[in-house]
Amino acid sequence: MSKYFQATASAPVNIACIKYWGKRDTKLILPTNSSLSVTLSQDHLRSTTTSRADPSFTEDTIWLNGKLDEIKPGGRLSTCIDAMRRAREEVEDADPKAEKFSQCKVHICSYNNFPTAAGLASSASGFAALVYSLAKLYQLPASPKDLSIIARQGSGSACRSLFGGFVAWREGTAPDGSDSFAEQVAPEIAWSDMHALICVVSDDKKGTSSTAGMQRTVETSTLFEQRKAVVPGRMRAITEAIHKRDFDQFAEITMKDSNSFHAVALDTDPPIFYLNDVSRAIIAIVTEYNRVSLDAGGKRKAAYTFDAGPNAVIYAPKENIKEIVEMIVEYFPQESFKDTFALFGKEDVRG
Ligand code: 2P0
Repeated sequence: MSKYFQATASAPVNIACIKYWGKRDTKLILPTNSSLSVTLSQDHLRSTTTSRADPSFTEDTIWLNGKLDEIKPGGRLSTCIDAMRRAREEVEDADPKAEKFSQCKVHICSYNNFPTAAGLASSASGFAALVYSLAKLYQLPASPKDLSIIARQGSGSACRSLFGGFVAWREGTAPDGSDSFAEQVAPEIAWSDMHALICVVSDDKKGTSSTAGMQRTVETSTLFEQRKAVVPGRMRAITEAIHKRDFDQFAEITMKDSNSFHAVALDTDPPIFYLNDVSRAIIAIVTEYNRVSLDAGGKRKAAYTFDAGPNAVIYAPKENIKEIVEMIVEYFPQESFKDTFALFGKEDVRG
């Protein structure tokens, strides 16, 4: 048997508070605005990827959840694999003692422990785990920031899953994308009281893919220019809220930005609907929950956000999670939900 090289890496899903929606360069995947997300830290929503290089392999091959997938020449998978292979070539060229295996074909197996493409950011964790596993396979000296630039070219949101905690993806201005990378704004422990509750309303595959939907928005929505103008201020304000651990401010901005993203989706021609009746009822419940607190002179106690699908993510301080779960269980028959998880923070706080 020939000598082979193998490495495994895992990356979690991230959920954006300031949404990425629109590209200024579709090939390099450069966004029209910066975005900011929270990387989920428990084990429920992760991609785990094993990469192996072996002289006996005859072509690069990938299996996603046990099914053979195509690596199209010039496509996103081959862009990431080629970039990582080139980085290994540089290591081999610079160090005569380095093992020479950059020219071996690779076999890659990737597994998600959650439904793929149901608006639960599977491409984010998937490409982050792919790039990270290849970096380990090729023993590259690359930093997470360097890897984020490569993962971004697989799927934009993937660049944020290379970091834990609170993560910003800087839109950048360079035409080659060299300054469009992710960086950590604060580690999870800086705000360990923050929790995220995922309400899986549906695990069906979504109707309009993010990739197609966002470019239709760029091309047809007049509201989109207004969104681009407000996002930089929101990025600054939410970063300040995270550093100050100001949940009220964090919640206000997160909910506004989710609503703004779904508004530009609706303003797209033809319109894109990601929310369903259950999603809208969750918005009403969280709004009412916050109103009662605000009317009593208190602060917001929870924040909803929705990605390109009907599933809700509710951010809240740990002390409120049990109450929120009880409220949701009271208002909805259990069959409205496939599952609920509390995923950010060290403990399972479902109660
Ligand atoms: C986000 N989403 O910031 C936003 C919010 C969906 C709604 O990033 O074309 O799958 O692969 O770069 O990364 C989904 O977009 O799109 C996304 P591509 P991606 O999380």
